[in-house]
Amino acid sequence: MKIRRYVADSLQEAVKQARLELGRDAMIIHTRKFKQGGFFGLFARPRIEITVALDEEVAQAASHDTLRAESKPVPMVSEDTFVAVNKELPEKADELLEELREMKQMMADLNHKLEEKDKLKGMPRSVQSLYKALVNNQVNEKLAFRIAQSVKQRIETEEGHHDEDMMGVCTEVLGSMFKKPKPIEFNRGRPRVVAMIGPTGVGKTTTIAKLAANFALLERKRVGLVTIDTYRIAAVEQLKTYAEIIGVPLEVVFHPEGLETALAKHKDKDVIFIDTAGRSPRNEPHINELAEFLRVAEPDEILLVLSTNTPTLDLLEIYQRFNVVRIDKLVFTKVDECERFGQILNVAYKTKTGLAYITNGQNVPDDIMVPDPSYLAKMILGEVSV
Ligand SMILES: Nc1nc2c(ncn2[C@@H]2O[C@H](COP(=O)(O)OP(=O)(O)OP(=O)(O)O)[C@@H](O)[C@H]2O)c(=O)[nH]1
Ligand SMILES: [Mg+2]
Repeated sequence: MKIRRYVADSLQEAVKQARLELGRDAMIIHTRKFKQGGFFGLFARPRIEITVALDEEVAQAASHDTLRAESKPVPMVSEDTFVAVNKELPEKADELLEELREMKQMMADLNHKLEEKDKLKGMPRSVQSLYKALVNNQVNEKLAFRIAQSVKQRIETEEGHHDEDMMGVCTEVLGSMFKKPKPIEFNRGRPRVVAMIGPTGVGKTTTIAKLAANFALLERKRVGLVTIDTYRIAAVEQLKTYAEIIGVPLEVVFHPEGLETALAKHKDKDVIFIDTAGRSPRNEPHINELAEFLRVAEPDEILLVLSTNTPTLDLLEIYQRFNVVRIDKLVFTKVDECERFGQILNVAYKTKTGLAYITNGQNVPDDIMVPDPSYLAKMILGEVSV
């Protein structure tokens, strides 16, 4: 692909120059008018610049000579000059720009990789393997490098270090880099209000059922449930069924104004869970409506529930879109459906938000745990199968 710029007094002239050099298959991908010379804007000469691309392969394949203009069709200049065809160009120009952007990004990535490879070379073998294990498990490369560097520093300051200590050192590093996972806490003398928010189908209701059952049945806490998910009849039924089995009361709330009464009904409880409707992160009115509910509820804790089998970039977008009031902690569900867990770390690190729980199956109440740093370290190094 050749790309050239030509400046002339008129479009025709610029096109002529382009044609002389690149032939008839060149395409105009950008035109720009500007003024040249003059004093303080006076007596300046209007000039035109065209950016022209020639795809040699396309040129060979072309059945007849065309010159395609970007936006408006270029008028026929004369019999033997160019026929302007407007149809394909905007798409082609976009494609070209996109290709250029991709190439630029590829170069930057390659450069970055080479730099890191150089830096890795100087590291002990065990640290290099650690880096590789992290990256293989989907930990962001920059973050993996940072972890590797910290591990290296620790190893160097500890005499008589053995490779077998790697997991221990890695756990310590994670412990120092990430917020310690923290389960739900309790208030003294008033209920702890905990809201679960997140995209559709990630496991909010199931997680509430697991927690409610554990607190009520194993820890003898007084638990109350509130649902504002009244969009689907099945959603209310689902929580109602769990509430009945566990033996805890459920309040159904249709409007933000109804929340105060519902919460007041549970004022004798140790913890109140608010279940919310799953929302598409891109549906702004729905997210705003959720925000309105949260503002009225004033929860002590807002937990964002995320499905572990979601790519890092999507998880980060979900986080941003749901961060309308606050996000206090993260819950990662469905780890049983995943093989790699780097995304958990990527999101926790980037958003500086700690984990509360991970869930590893559909069984209520068993499949939930508070992951400690050593368990997390094992997960992201691919040492545990969940
Ligand atoms: N494998 C697996 N499935 C899970 C886990 N947690 C929840 N699920 C399943 O995911 C599905 C959706 O769970 P729900 O709790 O209804 O999800 P939700 O976020 O409340 O969904 P909406 O209210 O529709 O947004 C159900 O089939 C659950 O059994 C988990 O940790 N592992
Ligand atoms: Mg639900």
